[in-house]
Amino acid sequence: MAGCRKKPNVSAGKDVVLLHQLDRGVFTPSISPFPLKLETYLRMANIPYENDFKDPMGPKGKTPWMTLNGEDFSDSQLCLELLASTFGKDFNSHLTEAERAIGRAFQIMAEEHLYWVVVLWRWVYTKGKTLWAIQMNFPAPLRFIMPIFVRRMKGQASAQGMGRHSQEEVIEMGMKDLRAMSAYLGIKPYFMGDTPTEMDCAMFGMLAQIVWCMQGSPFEQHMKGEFINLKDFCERMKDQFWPDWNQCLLPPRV
Ligand SMILES: N[C@@H](CCC(=O)N[C@@H](CS)C(=O)NCC(=O)O)C(=O)O
Repeated sequence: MAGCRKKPNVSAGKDVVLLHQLDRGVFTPSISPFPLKLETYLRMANIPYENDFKDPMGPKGKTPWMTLNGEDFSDSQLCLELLASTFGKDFNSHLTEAERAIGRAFQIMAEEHLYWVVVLWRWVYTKGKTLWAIQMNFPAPLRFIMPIFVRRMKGQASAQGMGRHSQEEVIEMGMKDLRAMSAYLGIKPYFMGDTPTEMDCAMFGMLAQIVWCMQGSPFEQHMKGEFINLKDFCERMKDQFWPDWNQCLLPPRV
């Protein structure tokens, strides 16, 4: 959303991205897949950036968003595409049209389908209780208004459609997504082959939530078993683009 400045006094230097996102998590630098995706892309593309954790919600009411050279932009994918063209970074150029189509399909599966499984588990099935373990900086009064957030997320999942299924059906749908992702990744280091592409950032953002931020979920054991290649993929992305991972985490609540 160019031209719609939210906070005129917050900016970074010329050609430096100001990435607005939620505060750091305890197990992942973000407990949201979309900021983790965009920040991983900024690192992959070697684009200079700074973080702003104070104003995470953008003009479209979602996180992340970014400011670049005085203009605000929303949506991780729109930001990523704008950055790719502005800074001349295209990690897909070696792919065929058909390969790009497959990559896009898997990304949409992760961000528009599996995402809702994560939302339902995190906010509805566990009533937001796991959030206190993965993100220690939530203000304490949030505990009292948590039911409002739970209702809101339940409403979003219902509007999207996934929230109308039973818990059992939703978990099974999530398993099927993970099975498809695991089968496609196979023994490749990255989803589209030997080198990471843009869609790996999206896959990492989402899968990292399941690997590190959903203790006790029905997926936990499967990530160490049937879907071990997805976990290995996450470890690979983490090692490659987040050498400072531990320094980007918040200490756990005591
Ligand atoms: N398509 C958007 C999705 C962003 C999104 O859904 N962010 C969630 C956090 S996981 C959010 O801000 N939710 C707040 C809300 O919907 O009220 C993107 O890629 O940036």
